[in-house]
Amino acid sequence: MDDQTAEHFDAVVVGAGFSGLYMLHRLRALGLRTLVLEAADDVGGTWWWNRYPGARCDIESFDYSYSFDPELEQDWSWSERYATQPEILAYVDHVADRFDLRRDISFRTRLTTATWRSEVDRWSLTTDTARSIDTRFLIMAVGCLSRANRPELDGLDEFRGRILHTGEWPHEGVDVSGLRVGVIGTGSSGIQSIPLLAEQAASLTVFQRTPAFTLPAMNAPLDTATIEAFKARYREHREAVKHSHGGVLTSPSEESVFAVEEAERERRFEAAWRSGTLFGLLSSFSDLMIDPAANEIAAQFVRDRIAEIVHDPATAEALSPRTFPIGTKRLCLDTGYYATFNRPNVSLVDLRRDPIERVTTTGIRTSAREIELDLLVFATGFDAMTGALLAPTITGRDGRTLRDAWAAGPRTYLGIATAGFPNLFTITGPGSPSVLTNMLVSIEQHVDWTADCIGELERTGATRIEATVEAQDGWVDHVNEVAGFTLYPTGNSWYLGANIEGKPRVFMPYIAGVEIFRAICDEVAAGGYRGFDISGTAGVEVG
Ligand code: NA7
Repeated sequence: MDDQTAEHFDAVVVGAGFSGLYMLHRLRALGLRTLVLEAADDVGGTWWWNRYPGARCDIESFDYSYSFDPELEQDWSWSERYATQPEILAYVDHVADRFDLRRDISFRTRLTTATWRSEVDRWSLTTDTARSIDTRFLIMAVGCLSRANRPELDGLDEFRGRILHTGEWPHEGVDVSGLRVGVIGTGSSGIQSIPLLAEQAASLTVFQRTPAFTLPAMNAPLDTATIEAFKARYREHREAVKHSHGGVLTSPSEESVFAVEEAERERRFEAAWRSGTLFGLLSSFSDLMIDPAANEIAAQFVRDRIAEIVHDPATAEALSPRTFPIGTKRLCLDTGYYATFNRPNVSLVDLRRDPIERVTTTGIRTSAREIELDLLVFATGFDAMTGALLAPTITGRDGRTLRDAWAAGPRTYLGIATAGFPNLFTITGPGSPSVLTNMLVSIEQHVDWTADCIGELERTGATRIEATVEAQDGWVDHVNEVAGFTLYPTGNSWYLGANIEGKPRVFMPYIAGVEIFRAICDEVAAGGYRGFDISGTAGVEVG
């Protein structure tokens, strides 16, 4: 690489979603010359892309927001308990304006390669816009669910109707009125969009491979009194959340489900069902995510609700998950999902009984029937947690690529660093709590830790930090060991990479939770960055 032609930065951040924006804010405050690369036209990350009807957060708005600036949280008011995608995007927009972030973001620019140069302790980057960039630090803030998974179905190219993915929904919106719509996939995106598509479409056919467990969101507008009362104790709340398990406040029971009478179980599950939260049901008893028999009791409670809501018993049964413990695949929150299947214009195809044979010019042929469609929606999720990190070719020390280093599954130290890849930070990377928690809390924790670390390196004149193989091996073993105490690895989930054909099966998130993880990360830093090799001196000449 000819360094003379490259643009020089202290830090490059990839991604302008919640993590990239906060990272930029922190690095700027350290006085680092920072550039953000963003593939989209504007800020927002996942909330810029996922514009399908019904897209909404399933963490409460008060919690799904930045905590780093007390004035920001006082100035902004959410309108609903669970914010819609447009409102979250408006919030991100407000943050970008408020902190004047856009001036350091290069939009419509994708990182294509990153190559470590040991001789100068710097990364050389190239982009799809032919930019050549040289930087000391590379921070991947690419999100955990940002690389769309589009299954390859026979005949897809021949389909004459329109094909969309929920994660790449057109910005101008899509009028589905009068259309025959098919949706493949029943994870959160399918479950949120199906009720709204059903209201407009002439007909809606849902192609379901695995039914998901979903709980009612009980969403509602927030009134001024609620907002004011919350804001009055926002600081205390944020502090408590920082030291919570999941990045939201819950009151997990310490009692086994077998320690109480059936009526008491029902009462607690019913209260959790009505609470409209993602974490309530599985916190109702201490053993639901540990003991398969305990878990089955909670699972059956939800199946009983499905049977109550859905009129046709065969459809209710097809919608009832029976192949994995509840909670081991991502729980969903919905508004009217199960009741949608009572509509005359909605039908369910259970792909386990009636698989897709091929896409035709006019629709989908399954083993049993031909379904004519005008619009085919893929709600088929993402190459989660590693997909976007492995999309560019990142070549570390000794010429080894990250794809090679992670060929048998991702290996990191604290989810943030990978041996062989100095000065590379992966925000909410595999091996950190990330997707099992409120992402905003985990993002702020990882960004703060990274910024403090870089600040310390700058202060001491060090030019290079790299996780040791020993520390990484120890961390990977620990993450697996903790997961092994729970039922989580037994579900065929995207947490494990099981939704992508050929992807190595490794349980990727760290289950122990935000509080424990924060304490470990803080101890590592306080111990002089234990498990990292730090070297170099200030003033290394570049080029
Ligand atoms: P998810 O949760 O990964 O859901 C994807 C759905 O698509 C799920 O039901 C999959 O079934 C289904 N799928 C995937 N590939 C296929 C093929 N080839 N054929 C049929 N069905 C398929 O993604 P979402 O976008 O809904 O949600 C992602 C996260 O965003 C969510 O968890 C929240 O954190 C927010 P499977 O279960 O794999 O059998």
